[in-house]
Amino acid sequence: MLTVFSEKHKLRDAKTELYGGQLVAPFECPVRAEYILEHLKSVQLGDVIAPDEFGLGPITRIHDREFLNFLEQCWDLWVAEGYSGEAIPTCWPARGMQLRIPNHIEGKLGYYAMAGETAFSNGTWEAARASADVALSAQAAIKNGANEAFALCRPPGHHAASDMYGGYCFINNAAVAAQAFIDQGASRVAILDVDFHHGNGTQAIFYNRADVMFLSLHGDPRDAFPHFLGYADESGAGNGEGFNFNYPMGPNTNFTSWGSALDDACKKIANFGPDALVISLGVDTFEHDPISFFKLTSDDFKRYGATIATLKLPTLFVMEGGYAVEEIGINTVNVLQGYEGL
Ligand code: OKP
Ligand code: ZN
Repeated sequence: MLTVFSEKHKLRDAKTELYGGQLVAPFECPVRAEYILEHLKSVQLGDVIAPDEFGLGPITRIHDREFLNFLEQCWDLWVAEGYSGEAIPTCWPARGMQLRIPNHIEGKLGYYAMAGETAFSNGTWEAARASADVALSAQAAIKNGANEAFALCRPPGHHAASDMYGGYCFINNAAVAAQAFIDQGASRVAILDVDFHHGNGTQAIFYNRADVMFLSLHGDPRDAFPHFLGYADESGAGNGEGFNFNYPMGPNTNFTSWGSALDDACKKIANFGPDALVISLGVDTFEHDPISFFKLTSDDFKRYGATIATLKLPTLFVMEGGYAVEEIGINTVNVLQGYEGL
């Protein structure tokens, strides 16, 4: 399987994450991508190529211009205030307040953030753009005839909505790639999100659309981030009614129940008959993940890769989360090798 990887992921190297009332070293860190790359090279998964540059065009198909301008300017505006730490929002437009975009960076951060753990740091915008290029390059490989490809994206994307960042995400790489398939002539695309966390951004982006089906297996929002989306009764709206499927699951969910949810999701995808499948691939469902509560084993990743392959669809794997860094390489590659039937 072809992998697309950009060294520019290293530019996303925040020093802080707000966690448990403290500023800690971010869980979403550069070594994640390095370990995945190292492992897929060691098993000779296939060629690894650098991405092409696609510019902002395909990104603006998904994200608001003003939001992208904010991401581009965020660090400079923050530094101009004279702050010494990284940019973390401290106030939000909560219930009953105005949804007007403030001028001041403190206000803009709150307006555009969907969560407060993610610190905006120098280089974040460049890394996020490169991550989208990685997804678009892997998508292009499939458009040009490859049956499958792995976009080793970092930073991840599935929490980012058209005008929101947070949950370690800035640009929704999977959504941008799915839209590229549509813009190149696909009638239908399915996005299957197997990251531990609900893909709130991806869901929101396609919630009113019947051409992109979104299915997500995740920790129940009553117990898990992002807490405010991902319930089972969120089924789509307008034209999109019936094209959104959530499978929230509780603490200690193992492969028996997780695998049943996957089987159900695969049936829905098969009935939908998409031209392409995008997998938001997070391996934070792993039993030893430090911030999640599912109990998948390393072998389970191989098993479910094989299940995804039974759909026999052109499949784009887009990297999302996974924070047990020692095992992130094996778990990720197990999905890809399981898909390849190894
Ligand atoms: C990003 B991705 C845990 C707090 C969780 C943010 C998690 C973002 C996950 N106590 N904070 O979906 O892997
Ligand atoms: Zn996650």
